[in-house]
Amino acid sequence: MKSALITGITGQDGSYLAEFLLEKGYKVYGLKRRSAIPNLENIHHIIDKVTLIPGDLLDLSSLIQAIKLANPDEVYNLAAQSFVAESWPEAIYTSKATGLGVINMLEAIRLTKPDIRFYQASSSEMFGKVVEIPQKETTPFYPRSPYAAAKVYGHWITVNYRESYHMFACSGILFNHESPRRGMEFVTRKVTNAVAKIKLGLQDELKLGNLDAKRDWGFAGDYVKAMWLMLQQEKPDDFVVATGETHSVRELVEIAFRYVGLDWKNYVVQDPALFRPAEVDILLGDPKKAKEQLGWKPEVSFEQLIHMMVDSELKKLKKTS
Ligand code: NDP
Ligand code: GDR
Repeated sequence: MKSALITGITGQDGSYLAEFLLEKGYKVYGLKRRSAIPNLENIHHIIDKVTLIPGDLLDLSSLIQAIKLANPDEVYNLAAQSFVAESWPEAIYTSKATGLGVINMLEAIRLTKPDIRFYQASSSEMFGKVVEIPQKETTPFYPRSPYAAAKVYGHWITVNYRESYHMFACSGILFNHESPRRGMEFVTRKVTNAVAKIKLGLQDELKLGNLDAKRDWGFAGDYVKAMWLMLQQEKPDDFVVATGETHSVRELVEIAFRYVGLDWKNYVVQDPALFRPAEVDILLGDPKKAKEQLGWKPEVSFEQLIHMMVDSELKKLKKTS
């Protein structure tokens, strides 16, 4: 039986990846930092099937301990301060958790079990300001936030450990991926939650920032499969994972409101406080390499994704009301 250690198991991707690996017959361990109030909502349904190990990416000794306890074949490093907007007010913390956290995990592996296969959650945010469209593995990075700058460090240190120590270390450059388990502050969840509340008469307006920003949005459940596929290859490598389509925040809003029979223009208010100090205007990924080498492709369309998220919000709200 193969075993895997997932950092960030309580987050969106960690929960889908844990489900996916359990279905594949893996023994699944999750690194879990302490929280004052329980935050196991995303893994509640599989809590008896996974083993949680206490630890924090900023605490190297806890990572070494976790590797020793789990003795995993694969490590998926998904933990990070992942909310881009928060990375300005918490720039130094973000640099540590999202950037230095990666080298902590790589060092823990190198010092204890260097033949572990390692996955690093790199991000399309690293492309930042438009240099080339669509963005692919060879497109130069131009980070536009402390988060993105930290991810660039995490990406290159992963490449460097592969080249320096011949570790099986891969980076997945994933474009935005969403689901009903997305954190509430991210725009897809914020919009679909508000649409459901407005439909049910529980909210009357939705404050948003930049409606012109464009993103290549896919479904998180599809993207965790690509992570696993990367670690099953003969050689470690880096891959862009994306749908190859881009949509504006305005389109997202239109689709979500239209789905429940409402006109977004009657509810959406633009709030200058929600604009970012430096924006990433457009992300559009080219998933050709992942398609050809991994045999991966996205299964859920943008519209299906938004509908799935609105349906989920409506269901949850109706249950609690
Ligand atoms: P989430 O924000 O949903 O989850 C982040 C996870 O990291 C949570 O489990 C959180 O724990 C944990 N975490 C944060 N800081 C630490 C720390 N110092 N030590 C241990 N655990 C910590 O992110 P997603 O699931 O959306 O994303 C997974 C990864 O992929 C992240 O690295 C993200 O930056 C990256 N990524 C995400 C994309 C997306 O569109 N979703 C696209 C590209 C990259 P807690 O519950 O305690 O807060
Ligand atoms: P992003 O996701 O920054 O792309 O990072 P987010 O959903 O936060 O923003 C997407 C775009 O929407 C615009 N926007 C708003 N965003 C939020 N959160 N709230 C608003 O009210 C709002 N109004 C407009 C933003 O300006 C932005 O252009 C996500 C995270 O998961 C990262 O961890 C990951 O690396 C990248 O995706 C790829």
